Amino acid sequence: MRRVTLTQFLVGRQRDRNLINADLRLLLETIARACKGISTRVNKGALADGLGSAGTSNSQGEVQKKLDVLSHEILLEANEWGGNLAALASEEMDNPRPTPTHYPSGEYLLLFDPLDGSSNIDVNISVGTIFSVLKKVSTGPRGVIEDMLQPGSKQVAAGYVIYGSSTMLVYTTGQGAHGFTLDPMLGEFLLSHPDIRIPEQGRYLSVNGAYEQLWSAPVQALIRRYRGLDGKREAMNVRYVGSMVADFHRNLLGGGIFAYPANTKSPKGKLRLLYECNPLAFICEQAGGAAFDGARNILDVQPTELHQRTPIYVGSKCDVDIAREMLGAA
Ligand code: FDP
Repeated sequence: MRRVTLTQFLVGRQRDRNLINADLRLLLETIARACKGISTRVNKGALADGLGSAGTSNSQGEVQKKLDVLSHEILLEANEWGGNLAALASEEMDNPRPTPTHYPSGEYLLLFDPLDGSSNIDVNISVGTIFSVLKKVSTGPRGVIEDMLQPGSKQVAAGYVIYGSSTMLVYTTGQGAHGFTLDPMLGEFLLSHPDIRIPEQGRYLSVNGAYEQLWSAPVQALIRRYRGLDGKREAMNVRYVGSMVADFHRNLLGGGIFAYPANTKSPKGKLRLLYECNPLAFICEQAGGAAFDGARNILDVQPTELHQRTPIYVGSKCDVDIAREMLGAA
């Protein structure tokens, strides 16, 4: 069977229904190309001298792995010259970076986590890249922080690439979520999962149970509910990789919920709103699922800082609704 490449799929959407414009298409293609480069480095593992710590920390005090830094640079270099972006921001940067003045400025902003789950890199477990695209709202020539601080409902595109047993890209521009698998022989992403739909109710619960003592009583009761321990529902299967992209991807295809609640050590949760939770929430909603922060829909949260953290419950709609009900958000 002849499969549709990512480029063909995007061109089709641009041509037939004008669902994306040329600048956004270029942006998605450039991200995909950069991620092929990251995939190659991740796949080479120990052979590419990319494992281990870079000996540096990011602005949030987290130790950077060599591949974190490399992936950040690959994405930055690939994207800053195209003329379609006004600014970029990444988990590995203190502040947003306006595109260099010797290149034209565009109407989009790219926010990304270059290598999510990087504590898993050294032990050959799936990691990923997550990205979010917003439209510039400020009036100056280049993008500024105000442009980045928009709620997730304003995203015009979002996606992730998972570097797993195969490399896959999943993206949305607000007309469904579509998955492509990298054919390493062709070097192309090929359409493998058109119009992904997450099951209404899921099988899998992904949560780090080691924090149980640190959760609030309602969160403890919620997780007990998912595990079937209060006798009110069938127990879900607990599966926790510890790479958000991998856990999210499994649950997107198989149904379930990924939860990273606030705890007494991380009172605001651990995961970043702008470039981790918002893009995955957008994809999940487009696939028929939901995402919630314990009080509101993730996509409705008004951000106040670039590296803002948030608790998250994301996945199958019925399972997220249980969180809404039990955490008293009604
Ligand atoms: P990591 O620190 O390895 O980058 O984004 C942060 C993240 O991984 C997620 O991918 C993952 O779900 C989570 O942290 C794991 O955190 P815990 O070890 O606290 O469970």
